[in-house]
Amino acid sequence: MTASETIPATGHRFTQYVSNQDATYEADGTKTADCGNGCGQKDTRPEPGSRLTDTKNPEVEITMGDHLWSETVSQPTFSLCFRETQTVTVTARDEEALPNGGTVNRLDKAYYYISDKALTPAQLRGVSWTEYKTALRLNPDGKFLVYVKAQDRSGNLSYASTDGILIDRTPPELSGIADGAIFSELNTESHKNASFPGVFLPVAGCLAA
Ligand SMILES: [Ca+2]
Repeated sequence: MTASETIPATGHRFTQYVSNQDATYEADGTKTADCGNGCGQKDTRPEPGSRLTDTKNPEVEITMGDHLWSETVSQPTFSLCFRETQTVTVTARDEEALPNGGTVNRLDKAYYYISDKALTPAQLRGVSWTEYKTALRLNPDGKFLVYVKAQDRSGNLSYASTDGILIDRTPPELSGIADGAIFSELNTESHKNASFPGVFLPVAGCLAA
């Protein structure tokens, strides 16, 4: 038995509270003081106002093959043309710092919306978003813009979009040209008749993606 244990409870003196650096984004943390009488007793109590504030938007990335987008394409064109179904993957993160040096994942959900034309930020807010759970496959033939929204648990939002994507799986009338070939540069009268006699290339074919 040590001397300090004989001090009555009412005799404790807790004045120097030190934060335990355990606040979270959901609740205040705590603070602890040693008894000023040197008895070794500690007192831990809530630390009002220490709850953390998350003001940082999530990070979001959209990938499709070799293409990657991390923000909204402001003036999308539909120059990305493919002759086969494309797979679009969304990655969203919201890693926030904690007082103890660690981090916490505060991502709530990611959503997508597929449009056939560009949308303004105001229009985007009004669309019917679908929760993103697995990679998206773009088919059938058509024009696609994939919009993505990521939200953290404090309601901070980030948006991103692909550029315009054209899926055209209809085989060209010309055979023997591989997917991704640059038709437009070949599509001149001289090429038709000189390099490819008798061959008529599509006027608005896919550019290489
Ligand atoms: Ca955040």
